[in-house]
Amino acid sequence: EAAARAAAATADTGGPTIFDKIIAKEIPSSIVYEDEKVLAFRDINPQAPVHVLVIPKLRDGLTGLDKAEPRHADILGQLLYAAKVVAEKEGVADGYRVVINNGAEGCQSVYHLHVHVLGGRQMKWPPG
Ligand code: DGP
Repeated sequence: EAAARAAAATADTGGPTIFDKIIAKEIPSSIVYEDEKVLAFRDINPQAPVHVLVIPKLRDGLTGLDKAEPRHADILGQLLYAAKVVAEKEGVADGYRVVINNGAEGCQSVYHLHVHVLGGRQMKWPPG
């Protein structure tokens, strides 16, 4: 699994990702929250009882957080706010973790900005 993950964590090409198909509903996902700007769906490989990904419907250059520009401030705020709403909806508002993996060394594998919301178990620090 670690090897597969390392292989997947390739460079940021700026090309389409699997999340485009999820947004277009061409491949199914378990959606837990959706509004005009944001989609939240369950991670296919959950690392906690609750593991939801929150993504912008329009990538607008945000392959990763490192590409953020001042014009992205609104969507960045909307993603974090949606993460809070997801945690409440999922019943973990008392304790959860919000993560953004960035770049190969940050273990990013899908180059469409996404916020992980993890909860439902005791988290540890530091993360691996
Ligand atoms: P990251 O490693 O931070 O880039 O996280 C990408 C996450 O995306 C990873 O935890 C697994 C998840 N993922 C990848 N492909 C799919 C998919 O087709 N469906 C869903 N629901 N999640 C996916």
